[in-house]
Amino acid sequence: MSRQNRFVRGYAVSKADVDVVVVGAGFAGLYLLRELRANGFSSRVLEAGGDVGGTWYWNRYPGARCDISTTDYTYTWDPELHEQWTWSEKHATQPEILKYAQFVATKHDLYSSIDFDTKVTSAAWNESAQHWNVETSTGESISARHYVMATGCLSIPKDPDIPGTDRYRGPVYVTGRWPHEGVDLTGKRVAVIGTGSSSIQSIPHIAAQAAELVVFQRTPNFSMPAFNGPQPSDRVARLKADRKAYETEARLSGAGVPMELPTVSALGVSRDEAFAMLERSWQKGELLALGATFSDVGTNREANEVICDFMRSKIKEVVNDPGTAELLSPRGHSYGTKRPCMDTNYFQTFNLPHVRLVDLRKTPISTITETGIEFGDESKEFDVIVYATGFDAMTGAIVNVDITGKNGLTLKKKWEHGPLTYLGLTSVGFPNLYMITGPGSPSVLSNMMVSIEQHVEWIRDTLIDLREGGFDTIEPTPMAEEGWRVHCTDCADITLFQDTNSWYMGANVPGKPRVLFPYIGGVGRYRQTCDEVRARGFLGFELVGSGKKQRNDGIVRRVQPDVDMVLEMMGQLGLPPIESMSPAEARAFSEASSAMRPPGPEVGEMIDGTLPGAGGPLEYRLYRPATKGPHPVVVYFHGGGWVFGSHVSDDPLCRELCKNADVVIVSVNYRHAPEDRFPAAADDGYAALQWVVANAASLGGDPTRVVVAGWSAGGNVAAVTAQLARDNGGPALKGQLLLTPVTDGSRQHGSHHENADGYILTKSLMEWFWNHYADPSDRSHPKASPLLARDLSGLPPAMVVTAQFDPLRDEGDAYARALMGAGVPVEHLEARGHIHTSITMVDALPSGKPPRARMAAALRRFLH
Ligand code: NA7
Repeated sequence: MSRQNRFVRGYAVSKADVDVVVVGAGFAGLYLLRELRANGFSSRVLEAGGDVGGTWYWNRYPGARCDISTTDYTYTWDPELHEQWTWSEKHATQPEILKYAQFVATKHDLYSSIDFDTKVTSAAWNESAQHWNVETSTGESISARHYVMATGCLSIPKDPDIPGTDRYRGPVYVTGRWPHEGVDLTGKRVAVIGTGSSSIQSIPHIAAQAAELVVFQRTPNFSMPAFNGPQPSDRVARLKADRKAYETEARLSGAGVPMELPTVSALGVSRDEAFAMLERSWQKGELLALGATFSDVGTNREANEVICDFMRSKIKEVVNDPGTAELLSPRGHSYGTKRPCMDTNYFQTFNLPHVRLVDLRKTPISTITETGIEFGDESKEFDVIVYATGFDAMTGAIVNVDITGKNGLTLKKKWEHGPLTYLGLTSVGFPNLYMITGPGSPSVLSNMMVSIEQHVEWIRDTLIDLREGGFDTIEPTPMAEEGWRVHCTDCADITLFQDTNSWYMGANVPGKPRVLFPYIGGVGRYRQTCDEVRARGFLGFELVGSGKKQRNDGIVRRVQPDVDMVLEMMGQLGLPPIESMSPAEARAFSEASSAMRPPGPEVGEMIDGTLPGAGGPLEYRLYRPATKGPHPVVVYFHGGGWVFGSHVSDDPLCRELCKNADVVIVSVNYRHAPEDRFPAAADDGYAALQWVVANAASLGGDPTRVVVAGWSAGGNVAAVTAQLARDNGGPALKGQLLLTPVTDGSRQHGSHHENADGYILTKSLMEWFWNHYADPSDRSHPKASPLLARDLSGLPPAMVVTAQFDPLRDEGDAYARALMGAGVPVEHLEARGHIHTSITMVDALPSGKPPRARMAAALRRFLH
């Protein structure tokens, strides 16, 4: 069997010219070519440019540099390179990076397999032959079993979209297509349009030559000094000490550069302390350092504002004219939601007498003319116009080539409303098509070198697996692709990205769909996911070979991303299972964990007191909103399996519900097992409700508007209390809010097995709770298992919240259904990707916010 048709196991597929066509000879294409060769795959690399280097071939504008330190922005796959190549600076210039690419290509004899000045004009999947037909600008037609787009994320400059661009008769330069021979701007009147990264790097250089420079700014950007110089000594020392360990840390990190993980909230320290910490990060001159100072700047707007304020104070320090400083100060977006920049004397350049800043928001460009630019009521002549207006990022280069998959579907059409990929690597309907750093992968939110190497290695290993398994094609399943889209959206939803008009969101290109194009879950997590997909037999893929088919349908990430992180952290702590503890130890453990939580929002007032329970006095905590009363009242029962917890143990949740639903909450410390077993908790619940209603006026509450609520075992107490109130002639309730409640101790439900382990509340812990609380013979009593009550009609309207990965899910679902069946109005919220404990983690897990908002809305509906 020839090398070309090694996938063809003597059946109907025809022989392809090569195993793999790769588009692009940047860092991705070069490494892939090397790996394909090393593993016996025939390949061709097609490159539109005249040399290797990709981004670094095209972006030659003055001052172009990489923002990631050369300790990290460098290949790791060839250890000899570390001896043979020495980077001269911390942040390499474009010419030096280009030389590096050329050096590697020469060293590994890669030039001979690359066709330069060759554009792919179309690529179409040939279903009967099971290969790709690739047409090129040189008139060639190549068939390939596999087709890889290694085209880069920022390759297609976007149309500047300004009236009159065609009219201008002088020289026009685009930063992303700067002439190779350079441009002499000495003595020229220059206009630069755009203030993104390219502009911020080039403006000081352009200003140094130009006689006059006018910078047209639509949106100011955050930028910090690069403090260029030698490579960072701490990183160099770590690399020298243990290069492998350093590289592994980079691969498992958030953004592909080893960083210490922040643990401090920007709101948890004083302003002065926060600024002092930011100053230390600033002095490092590393792109990722500022954002990694605090734990919550990516998810909490208020925390993010601390960095924004710090950055604005820095601008004020260096820009002499206060008006210009203010114009240069970003106000409308959170730090990091537009690409933060690094510069050398960018802001200082605006102190030069021949440099002027024009605010396009106040004085928009009406048109470019034959000789200059008209803006506001001015018309100004320029010798040169520079467009630094950015790129059609992430998808531009991919859909720019006419790619047609199965049934004539083009990728452009498929992605009309946003890119759909599985892992950012593959797409349904396009067998054997791969994208390197495609949309839905960490790509531009990471150190590209780390992401490129990971993708190349995944593709290489996949091709080897296919060959060894005798498979010709690989294609993701619709379920896997949709699951990945949902996961990417879940990740994006907990960040601040979606509120900013950035190229990350496609907002810079008119008509482009508005989604977060890169994957924000981090390179480490992403790598683990890709590895897991392969390890689980290509989960989410269909593989087809001669006479055989392997379809392993499924979704690789189903838990909410922040919940997943908590589970991973808990796993790393290796804590003993609670059910191995005594009740006293479990209580101490629960209290210690509670002490580490964020406290929840401020409320008007919190008062502790006691009320008469069924067997003696019970402690309670009252939460009162800051608004004017009397307020409706929620009698709340905490979680803790009837064994631990107290009237203060669900403090953050109670505070948030108090504030957001504008209600008084009375949280009750009902008696606990094993000291006080069934039905003590239930009887206390009902006694507490009676007392609260009788004393509502003195508590500042309205006795005619009362709801019971509870979480977990507290949800059980709340549900039982509602039944007791119905059966004993009052008090009348306006509603019941049951969060992941225990409703049936008489038998096992499917979710007890499905989610038995791995999601904090386990099947065996639940059994431990029940054993402490109630004898098996008591568990069928409706006061223990409200689901088993003979009649559920006449109960107050309910909101039942169940979590997808909770052992208790199915009993909560069953209770919601049973209530509905009995004619009770029910809102049933099935919290996707959540676990038993995640929804209550106020200010710790952003993904819990939407379900809690629904809970507060339900209380308002019941009570206001
Ligand atoms: P960017 O970051 O997309 O910056 C483009 C800039 O051009 C940005 O300030 C835009 O303002 C501005 N722009 C775009 N279109 C217009 C029009 N029509 N009128 C006025 N101003 C406009 O591209 P860069 O090349 O600087 O950087 C790209 C990436 O390369 C960079 O982030 C690194 O990853 C490397 P806007 O913000 O849209 O208001």
